[in-house]
Order: sequence, then C-alpha cells, then structure tokens
Amino acid sequence: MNLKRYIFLTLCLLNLNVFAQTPGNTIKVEPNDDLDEIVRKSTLVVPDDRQYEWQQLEYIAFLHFGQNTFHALEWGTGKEDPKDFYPTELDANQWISVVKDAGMKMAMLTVKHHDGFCLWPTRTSDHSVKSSNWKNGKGDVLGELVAAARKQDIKVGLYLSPADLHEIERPGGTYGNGSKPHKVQIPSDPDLQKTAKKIFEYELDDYDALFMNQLYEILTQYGQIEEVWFDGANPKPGTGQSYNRKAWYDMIRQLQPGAVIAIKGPDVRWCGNEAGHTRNAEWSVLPLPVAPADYDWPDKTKDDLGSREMLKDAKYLYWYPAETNTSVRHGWFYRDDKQYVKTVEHLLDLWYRSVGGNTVLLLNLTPDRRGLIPDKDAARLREVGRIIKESFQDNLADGAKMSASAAMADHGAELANDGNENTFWKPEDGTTNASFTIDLGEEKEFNAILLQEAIRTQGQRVEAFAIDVWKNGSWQEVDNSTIIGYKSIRRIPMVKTDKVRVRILESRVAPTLSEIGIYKTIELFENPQIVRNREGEVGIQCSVENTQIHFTTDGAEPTQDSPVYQKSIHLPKGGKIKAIAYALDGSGQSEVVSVDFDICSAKWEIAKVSSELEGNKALNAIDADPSTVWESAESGSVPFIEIDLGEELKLHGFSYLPDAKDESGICQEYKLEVSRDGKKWETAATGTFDNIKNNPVLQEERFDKKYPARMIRLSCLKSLGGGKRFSAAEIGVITK
Ligand code: FUL
Repeated sequence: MNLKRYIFLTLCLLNLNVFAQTPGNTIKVEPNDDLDEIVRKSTLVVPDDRQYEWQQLEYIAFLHFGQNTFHALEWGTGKEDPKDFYPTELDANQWISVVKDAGMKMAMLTVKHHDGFCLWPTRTSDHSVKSSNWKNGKGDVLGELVAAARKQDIKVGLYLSPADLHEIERPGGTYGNGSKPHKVQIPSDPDLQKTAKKIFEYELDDYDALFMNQLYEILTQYGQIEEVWFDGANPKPGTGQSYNRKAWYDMIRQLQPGAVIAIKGPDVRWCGNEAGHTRNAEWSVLPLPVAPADYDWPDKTKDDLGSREMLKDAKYLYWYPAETNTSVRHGWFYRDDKQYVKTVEHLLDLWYRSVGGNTVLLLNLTPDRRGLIPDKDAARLREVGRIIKESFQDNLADGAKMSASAAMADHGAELANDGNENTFWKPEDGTTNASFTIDLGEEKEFNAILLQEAIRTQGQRVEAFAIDVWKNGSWQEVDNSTIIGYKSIRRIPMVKTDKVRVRILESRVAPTLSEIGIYKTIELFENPQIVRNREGEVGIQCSVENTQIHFTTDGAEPTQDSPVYQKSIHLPKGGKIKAIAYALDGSGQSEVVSVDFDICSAKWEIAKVSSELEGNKALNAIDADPSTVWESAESGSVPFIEIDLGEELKLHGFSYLPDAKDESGICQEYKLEVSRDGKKWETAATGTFDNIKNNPVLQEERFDKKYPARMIRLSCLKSLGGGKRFSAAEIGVITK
C-alpha cells in the first residue's frame, strides 16, 4: 500500500470528515458529530429530482369535489347514495382554464374523499361514478380532468383518502374488519393482470388490498402523475385498521417514479395547518429521529422545525419541504353561495407568504353542484393570477452590476443574476456573513426583492439576512428576515434608489444566492374592514388616508353612488353590509367586501355555565369579540353553556367559533338544546363539527326545522382533548 492510500484510509476510518460526503436528500448524523458538524452536514442535504421539480411548480391547485359537494358537507358518512352525485354541467376544461389563468401549474383532485365515493369508474367497488346517473354511469371525473389538464399543459396530482367510511359502513366492508395480512397480487383483477407491465406482490389485509388496487388503477390509467397526497385525517378512528404504507410507497415509486408522495409520505410535508398560516422560518432540512425508511411521517405543527436548536438531536438530516394547503372558501367543499370566499387581497397575501416563504402553495378550489368552479371564485383567482404575472414580468435587476464582499473564483456575484437557477454566488466555506450589492445603474422604483438559494446542489443555508437601500448617501435597512431557501419574496414600502444591498447575517458554512430579482409589483388598495359590536353597531374602517367608503345594506354592489359611510350603522337584527373604499383623488379603489350578520347579542345573558375560568369568563363567548374566549375548567361532567337570548326567536341553527389557540378545549361532538322558558328543554341538534381539528374556523349548523326559543344550551359531548373541557371564542344563533 502506498503512503497516500494509507493516509486516506486511516482518515476515513477515523471519520475525520476530511473527505466530504456526497450531497443527497438524507444525511446520517454520527453519534460523535458535534453541532458544528451537524450544521455542516445539513448543507449537504438537497432535494432529490422529484422534490426539486415539485418545488419549481410553486403554485398548484387542489380540487375538492365529490359526494360532499352534493350534501353541503365537509365530511360525508360513507352511506351516501351514488345517485346523489349528479353534476349538471361538469366541465373540467373550465376548472383547468381557471387553474391556468391563476398561474397554477398542477391540479390535484380528490378522487376519493373520506366518504369512499370514487370519482373514476373503479373495478374495486360499486361506490363510484359508475353507480350514479351522471352520464348514465359512464362518466369519469378523473379522466375528464386529466384530458383537460394535458391540453393546457397542467400537471396532475391525486388525492386518495386512506380513510374510507364506505368500507367501514357497508355490510361486509373491509375497513378495520380484522383481516390478517396475506400475500396479495396487485392488480388483483384478472383482466388488469393480463395487461399489467408488472404484477406486484405485498402482504396486505383486505382493506389495504382494496386500497392498493385503487392506487394501481389511478397510477396506471391516467398517464403521468406528479403528486400523490395521503391525508392523515380519519373521521372514524379506532377501527383498528392499519396500513402497509411501505407497500404503497414502493408501488408508487415503481409506477410513477416522478411523483412526490405528500403528507403521510416521504417527499412533501404538510405545513401543519389548514388556515394558510406560514412560518417565519420554513426550513426544508429537518431532523429525523430514525432513518427515513423507518419513519412514519407524523404531522409537524411546531413553529420551529429546522433551526440549529432543532438539529442538535438529529439522527438523520432530511430534505422535507413544506406545502401550504388551504381553501379559497371557508371549508374544503362547495356548500352554498353564503360560504365565505377569500378576497383577492387575502389570496395575494397568502401567495406572497407561502410561495415567497419557501413553500409550495396548494390552494383548494371547490367545483359546485353544477360541476363548475363558481364564478366569484374564478374571477378572484384569475385576478390574483393577473397581478402575479404582471408584477413579476419585469426584473429590474436584469443587467444590473452585482458585487459581493467575498466570492469563490467560479461562483462570482454575477451568477446570481444570469437567469439560471443552477449557477450561483458563493463565498469560501467559513464565510457565514457577507454582503451582496446590486447596482442598478440608475434610480428605479420598486417594492419587492426576490431571493433564491442554490438549493439543488447546495441545500438551504441562510439563517438571517437584511436588505438595505442606498438613500441620501448612506445605506438604510428596509427589511430583515430569516431563511431564504428555494424562494423568498420580501415586500417593502415602495422605494426609489439605484443600489440595493443584501446582507447575509448568519448562514450555515457559507451562503449561496442563485437568483436575485427586484420588482415593482402591483399594490392593492387596502380593503375596508367591517365589524359589528355587541350592541349591533357596524363600523367600517379603512386605514388608507384620503379615502371614502360607500356601502349598501340591500345586497346590491356598492358604487360611488351608494351612501357614504360616515357613522356606525345600527344593525341589531342583522343584515348584509357590502362596502368599498375609493381614493379621493380617483387613484384607486378596494374590492367589495361583504359581511352577512345575524341578530346581535345585545340582549343576551349567560344563564348558566358548567364552569368558567377566571380571566376567560363565559360572557366572552357572546361579546362579539373573537379575540376573547370562554374556557371551562376540566371536570367530570359534560361542560355546557346556557344563553338567555332575552326574547323568543325563531332559530334556524347556531354557530360556534372555536378558540383556535386552545386545541384541547375545541368541541368536536355537540348537543344543542332549546327552551322557551328555561324549564322544558328540547334537543334541536346533535352532531360533530367535521374536520374542526385541522380547520378550526367558524362552524354553522342548521337545524332540520325551526325552533321557537328564548334559551339555548350548547353542550360539548367530546372535545378534541378528549377530556371534559370546553372553550369558545363566540357562540351565535342563526335566525335567517
Ligand atoms: C383534511 C381532510 O379531512 C379535509 O376534508 C381536506 O381533505 C383536507 C385537505 O385534509 O385532513
């Protein structure tokens, strides 16, 4: 053995890390690695090709459609009649044209939601479009979506719910039937076996076998699939059903090697909420306690997932990027025209925070009972798409002179502005802070800076940075933030300058920048806010100066001819307020915002309550202020709140706004009783607030008939925490 080889082998054996490992999406942490070494290793963690391609999609569409659409439900029961599924004008081309105009790159359909109804003519069950009257049972929603998507160059994703209520409820159903895993061939159908390129064999119980046959069909009959989404939610847990997820993943990898497996899977992580909240620092490199092959991909909901503090106990470092999923409407499925639709302002802000915050935005659209995306939603999505397109078409940094405080010879500053995400600026290893200057050559006006790290080969490194602009002969900081990752878009107040500086304040090993953009983006005119207090006084506020607000109370669209808002509007019995703000100089106007109020709580009193915590009194549940909450103490009996409405009303239903900050006190199973005199009580409704754990938004439940009542009592039969605690931000009644 020559000397060189001897030294090489000795160093390897001593694990002195002199020879760098190859980057990959999993890097093992050795027991003797200190934090510095773990941090160094974290820069070797990079996305694999399918993860990188998925990340580049940036903005994609979810489509929740199925039995729930026809029952105005979030979660069905599994007992729905297939004949209830009957879209009258289904047109997947319309869906895709909205997706396309919105600037989204993929459409992902709920081909089977928790109720088990399949939107393609599966061979595995009769509970599908085949048994509906839609197109005489010859229809295929997935097929239509795929055909439309291919025409317009939109990629396709699949949501197939592992939880399947139909298979729980039907006689002889397979879900949780206690069957033992045995060798099963996939596809199992003899006809499909004849044409199958490969027949798989796995150890599966009855439901898993059915599920994998469904998976096989949708992965083989519809061309290229880009994402497979496995939901962790299950409306009926406790059946004892388990899944052979390793088999699912194995088959997906073989049938659709380019598809990412999301949520309960190894490639894409759920952002941790359904409200569209985004993190301050969204790391794509995460610590894992075991090797990815042995991991079961639990939800990650904490604020900090990838800081140095989080990495220090890692056994493995893993590329696990986040997907922000939320719905354009209140709820995942179309319900009715009263359902809240996010404004353009809201959607655009969401896009900036998610796409510009190192995540992919998976925004849900809700085809209605016609089988079309509702006009209002379509118009808003298209408007957002237009704004994004126009805002980012002209990079003011093009042709600018780039320089940096330090750079490696083959990673000069100019590479951060060559339109190529694969080339990048980088200083020598060990240079963890550095500054990067963009000389625009002349004064330009802008309000957004876009930064990208070279994640594909260099991973995610930047931990803190600041942005300065050159003003009156000196640098002035206009923004600072944490991570960059695939993409960070920072919005700043409009500024005019000829020089911008990005200061990397902290980074792992050495920072990289693969692309920099400077944009003058379209700024929206701020929407007015409509709020009503307990006494029924409606206030409309707009923080923009020199504006005039016009409003209507008759449901008509407000214009400049509508009454001018000057003082609060008295609306104790409820009604619809629509408002719009105009700049006095004619330079702009807001969107029309609208709120539909029911009767106010001015006359209401708390008649009785099971208990209330000091500081979180029961009155907070009827004070018209969602920021204050009622919280009961933990007790052995069913917690409840009894409200005296001060007068007899005809009740159509009730509403419950949970306290999203107190998961364990959120009511999941409720009973609502009514009384005319406080003595004789009648149950008006019992039920569950579907999906309230993941989506703790306002719940509105309508009764089967109208009840005359002066008192209501809401009892929490089961809270999310399992214990006997109940909390509420607001409780209301529906009288219309
Ligand atoms: C949740 C489900 O329970 C909802 O219905 C919806 O499909 C959402 C995307 O995931 O967990």
